[in-house]
Amino acid sequence: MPLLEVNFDGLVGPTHSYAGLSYGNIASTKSTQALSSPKQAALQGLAKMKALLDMGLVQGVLPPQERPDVIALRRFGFAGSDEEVIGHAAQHPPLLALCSSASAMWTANAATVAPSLDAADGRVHFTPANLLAKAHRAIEADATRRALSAIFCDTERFFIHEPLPGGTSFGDEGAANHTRLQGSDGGVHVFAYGRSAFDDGSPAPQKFPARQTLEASQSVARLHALDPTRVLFVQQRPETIDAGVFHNDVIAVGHHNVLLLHERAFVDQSRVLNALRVLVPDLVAIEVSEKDVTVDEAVRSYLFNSQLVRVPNQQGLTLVAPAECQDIPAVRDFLSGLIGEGKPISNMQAFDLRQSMRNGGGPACLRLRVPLTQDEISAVNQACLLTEERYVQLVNWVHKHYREELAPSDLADPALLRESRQALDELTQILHLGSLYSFQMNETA
Ligand code: SUG
Repeated sequence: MPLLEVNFDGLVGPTHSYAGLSYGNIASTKSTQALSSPKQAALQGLAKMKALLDMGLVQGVLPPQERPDVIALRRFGFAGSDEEVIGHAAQHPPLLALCSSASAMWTANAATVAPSLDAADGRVHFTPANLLAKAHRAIEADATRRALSAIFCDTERFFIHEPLPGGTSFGDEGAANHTRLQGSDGGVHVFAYGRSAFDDGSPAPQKFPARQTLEASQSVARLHALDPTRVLFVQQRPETIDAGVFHNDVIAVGHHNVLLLHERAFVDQSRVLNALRVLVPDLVAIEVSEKDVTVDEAVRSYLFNSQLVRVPNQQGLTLVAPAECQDIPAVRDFLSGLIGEGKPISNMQAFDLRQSMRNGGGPACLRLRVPLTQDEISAVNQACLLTEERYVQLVNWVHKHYREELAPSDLADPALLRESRQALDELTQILHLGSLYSFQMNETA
């Protein structure tokens, strides 16, 4: 059964803000305390989803998480009614900000996925990322598991694992550090990691944290019942992490047999590419040199955070790029040579995702790739697949509930909590998700 890659994009939540929560992610640090526009952010994300739908691709939607996360705030010791919890937490802005982040929008970090074709038990496997490297992201994992279970609810076809345990030393960042390529005999899985969970003496970044651990990647490969001979574990270059490449999808993107990457992506890169060529004999590796595009330009433009998609009836792949790629001359020049008829990448579309980009999230961060057979697509919660009609519904929903502007101090506004809950409550009806959120289940910690 042929596989179709379905992109599940994260809908941006109503509390989208710039809190400077991600040390090592240069855009996040630079944007600290800036005014955000949750409405523009959500509309920009939806416009990208709609464009991919219009290209003829199957496009899915993942819901935002409940923020502010009152249950997490209670765990931090704030008590009283939900409004009082927000009021007390407002005296501790960093805690309130971390429990209010809309970071679940970057669904490339929601989970790692293996298609049924590659798993020994013939099911599609999902392991929600534990995201232990960052406190504001670690609180996503359980709710992610719940959302995935509500969308991929057919347990005969889909297996949603628990997020990995192991404390902060066992970080797993999900699909942002994983690429599936198509080899001659099925999928080949490339897991990129920044460091070992155990101090094994291998080189590590000096400045910024390495979020993904080798042992977490190895655990995911085991859980997904992958053939060990078709899996590669490759180390991200520590200097490149120190230059702001906090996830591997900031420096490499692959689809089918095409891999677009910077020459400084991996440790011992020529060995990595040789190993890949054995598993993917028709591999097209497009290695971008530092001379053409520096790592710094790659981080500023998010060139490698583009999506590579196969549009029906088109010969080459299409690059779904951030608009910033056109603003940086070296990147623009590189792209004009890269793309063209008869080349592996024949088309490009650029998107204004600036609201997300200012927090370090480009086109590829906003989507979780789920390769599915036609039969599996039919088993997905159909209301979470975008149609023309659902797109209009979601745009109207954003206009109705989202603020045009949000200052960091607005996170303390109890009205924001009420507005967000009202929005999410309505969203569960649009996406047929049932009672997904704890406020809908009257849960308190
Ligand atoms: O984890 N930014 C996210 C960006 C995630 C990008 N995802 C991928 N590369 N796949 C992060 O660093 C910033 C939030 C803030 O600072 O308010 C943030 O979480």
